[in-house]
Amino acid sequence: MKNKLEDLALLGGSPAFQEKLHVGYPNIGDRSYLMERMNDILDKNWLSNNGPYVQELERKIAALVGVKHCITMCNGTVALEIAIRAAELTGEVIVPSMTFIATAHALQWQEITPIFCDIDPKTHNIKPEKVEELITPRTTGIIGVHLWGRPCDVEGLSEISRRHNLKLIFDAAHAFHCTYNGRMVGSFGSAEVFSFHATKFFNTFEGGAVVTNDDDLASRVRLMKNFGFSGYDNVIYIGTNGKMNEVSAAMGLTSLESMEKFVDRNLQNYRDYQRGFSDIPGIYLLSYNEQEKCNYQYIVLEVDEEVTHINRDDLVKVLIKENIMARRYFYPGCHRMEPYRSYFPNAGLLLPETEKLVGRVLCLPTGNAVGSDAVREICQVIRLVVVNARRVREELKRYKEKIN
Ligand code: T4K
Repeated sequence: MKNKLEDLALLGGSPAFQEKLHVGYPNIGDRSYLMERMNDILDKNWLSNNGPYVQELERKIAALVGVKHCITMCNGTVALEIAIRAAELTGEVIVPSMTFIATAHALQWQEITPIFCDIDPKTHNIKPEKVEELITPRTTGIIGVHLWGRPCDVEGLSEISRRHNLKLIFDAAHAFHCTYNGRMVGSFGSAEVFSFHATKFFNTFEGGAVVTNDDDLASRVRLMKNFGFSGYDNVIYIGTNGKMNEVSAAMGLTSLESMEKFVDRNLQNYRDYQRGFSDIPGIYLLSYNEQEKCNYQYIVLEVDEEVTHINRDDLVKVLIKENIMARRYFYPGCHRMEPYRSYFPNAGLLLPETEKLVGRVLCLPTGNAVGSDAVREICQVIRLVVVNARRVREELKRYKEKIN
């Protein structure tokens, strides 16, 4: 454990971790079950196109979430694109800017304009009152994002969408196996979309799903993910290729079997981080409501530079030197990335809370590969940096001059 400043890699000490410790390091279940399923796939010669493992995974996810339909996809982004198209969104759709770029791109890809909305700084989620201010005659829908797996204000958004006759979809990429008021995320709005990417706590290598209770929407989504085919030789709709393959589904079934273990590990890590940061001034760990189900996949810190005297970006630089590969999700905000920053150069004026938050937030490693000792070491590095902020800043300045 590092105890003095000279132990920091920046000042010539060795890195806290020999191997890089990543945010998003994949959780892998029992590989013997995965291998059994892989052999079975090869034996059956059925590799994709609604195979038996995909069907089993869809049944299991629908039952877990408590919805009528789960339609798996090749990834979360295509799942979002298809959900948006199946819900017949057009014109303008209101979304938070504090999200992964895929939320905005899934709209723009279909020439629908994402209108960026500000967030509640306490929850980091889209703020319903601000949504209402952005509605125009061209608005057809709202996409709420359950950022970090903490559900957004579903009731507030549902009420606005009802009153203005707008469609409501949720980007639930982070929120598989999470609840809102005791009910599983996945059953709200017209449809919700999960990502099962390698970096998610539950993964299918790449993958995603649209879940919904709407029969018509579900059948459109099913058609669209398979080129619009309705039986052999009969295309009745415009579609694309959004299908999940059998290997991904086998990984999904294997991940499902270990899911509770993944959550337990994440929860333990979250509690260890809570303890580790409880006495570091200016470092705030995002909290989860332990009354709700949650996957605890994101360990999110806010750095208050006025208290710590070191800013988020410099802290990330020090962590990376220690092989702690912290990430600045979702800096700089979708509105400050192309093509949106060219389309709406002044969008930031309406997004003061987002602009503030994207400069303060960082994510730390968690998951199966991270244990209590690693969490203690990470907290200790951050404590050393904050306690010695002035000297660390000078060292960083020298370091930056050297490498430039
Ligand atoms: N909506 C939201 C709110 C989302 O957050 C996302 C995806 C989507 C929609 C779209 O869903 P997908 O189409 O992706 O299913 C990563 C993920 O690629 C992305 O899925 C995720 N959100 C986003 C938050 O994180 P990057 O650009 O940060 O990926 P990358 O390559 O830098 O990897 C992240 C970290 O994970 C690295 O530190 C390394 C580690 N890693 C990654 C992979 C792939 C591993 O250790 N092993 C691995 O196999 O986007």
